[in-house]
Amino acid sequence: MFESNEVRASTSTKTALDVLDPVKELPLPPDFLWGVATASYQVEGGAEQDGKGPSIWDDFSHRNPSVTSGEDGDVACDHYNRLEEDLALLASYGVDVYRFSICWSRLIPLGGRNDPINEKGIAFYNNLIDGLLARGIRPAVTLYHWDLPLELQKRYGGMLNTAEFQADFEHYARLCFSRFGDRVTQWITFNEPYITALFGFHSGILAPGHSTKTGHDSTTEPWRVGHSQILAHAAAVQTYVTDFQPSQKGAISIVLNSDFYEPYDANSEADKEACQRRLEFYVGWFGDPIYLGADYPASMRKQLGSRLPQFSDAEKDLLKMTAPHNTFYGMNHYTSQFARARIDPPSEDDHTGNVEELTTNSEGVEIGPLSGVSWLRVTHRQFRKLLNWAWNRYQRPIYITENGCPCPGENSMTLDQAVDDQFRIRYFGLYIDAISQAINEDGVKVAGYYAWSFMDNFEWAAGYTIRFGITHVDFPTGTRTPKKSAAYLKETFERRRAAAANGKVKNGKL
Ligand code: GBH
Repeated sequence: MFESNEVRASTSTKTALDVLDPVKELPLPPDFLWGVATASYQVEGGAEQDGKGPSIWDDFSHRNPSVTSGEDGDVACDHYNRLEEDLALLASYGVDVYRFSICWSRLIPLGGRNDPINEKGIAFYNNLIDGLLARGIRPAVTLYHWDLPLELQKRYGGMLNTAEFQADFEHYARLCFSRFGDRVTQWITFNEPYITALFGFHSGILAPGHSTKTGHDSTTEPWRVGHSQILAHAAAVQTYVTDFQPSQKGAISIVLNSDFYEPYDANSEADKEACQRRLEFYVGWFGDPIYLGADYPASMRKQLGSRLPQFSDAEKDLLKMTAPHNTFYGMNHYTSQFARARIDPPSEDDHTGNVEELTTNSEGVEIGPLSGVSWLRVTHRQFRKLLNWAWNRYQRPIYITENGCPCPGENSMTLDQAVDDQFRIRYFGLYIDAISQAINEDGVKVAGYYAWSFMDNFEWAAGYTIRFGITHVDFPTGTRTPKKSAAYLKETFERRRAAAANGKVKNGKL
């Protein structure tokens, strides 16, 4: 669970660092973009300010404080009230891009297509976007990072009602394109639809907290919720392409996250197939309909039968029509695991493709060194493989829209210790090396990298105990202090891009 997963430093940082590979500082193309990312509920605060309506996260964190470590996002980083300070900080970091998400219930407090619009909410994002552009920073905007207007969950079950949700999301997206689209060149509809479906409607760890324990059917709800996000995404893409893109000229797509999977037993055909199946259940679920205009992967149809919704003829046409307009692949990636084929037939509750996920293989080798959170190990070699997998299957330039880690023991450190984040620096360095190798040695197109996160923030069910920021936030006072990784990112991207410009990379090869 998110909340019980903090890894305290049992060894000194030096020992934790010793187990990591050295960074090679491999070059990147001169036009490679880098930036940092956040999400509205995790940083904004201002939960009831200026007419904002409640989201399912306001409700979930207040109703289930035990699930969120007794914390909520009422204040978070207070980014809503510290906008100027945060803009100045972003500028000082030298980022090319800032990826943030819009809180739907700030713009439309009740969320629906016939509900009133809140101009003060619009004004906040206008100030943010204008402030970025004035500093030469490009906004990359996520429309949905998990904070559905609460009223839509109550009114018709939110994403469980595909037709209503699709229509309301399309209307909300249209509002964003019309008000902000003259200045936004990269749109992301949904952040990690897999996590929304499985953690919101299966384990119940994230809002709205559905699981069998709360009396819901976790054998069907996640697949319905996935279906709704795919169709709402496609409707938003169609709207953008038809009514806005001709004049606004931006790009639109979605962000899919996943681990990469290595076979538990490298000699087992069944385990190798399990890896592929696991990736199809994780990524292909959304990627095949959205990027290929195809049906769900055959492995999913086979296992899930009638529990996996069908696309109508009109929906198939919509997917086929919009697929080519998803011109980039947004990838959130943190870590990897081993996959072992289960011998027993899949349970109705299974969402993995009947695969057991492990951190150690059949020879007792760990997939990678542990970071400051139990689910995240440093697995840069597998990152390179995932880049190849996504490129081969979907053939879209990839933007890494999130990547990062907490340092071991970080939350228990003094400020001086926390800002000296050598473990994070090494993690970034290794993962950026993997991107360079994928580009220059494997021929994969990777166009940008956004570190998660701009600052320590509300880490969902883990509350404030897990810190992913390149900026330290002292939550009681809101004080921001740059960590060393912030300077490292600026310098490493400058060095790596200059190496290419200076001719150290010829014909795309090292
Ligand atoms: C991203 O999700 C989110 O987009 C971002 O908001 C978040 O802050 C960031 O990751 C860091 O967590 O505790 O064993 O149940 C990444 C996908 C899915 C990774 C849930 C952690 C919890 C595993 N996340 N998973 S566990």
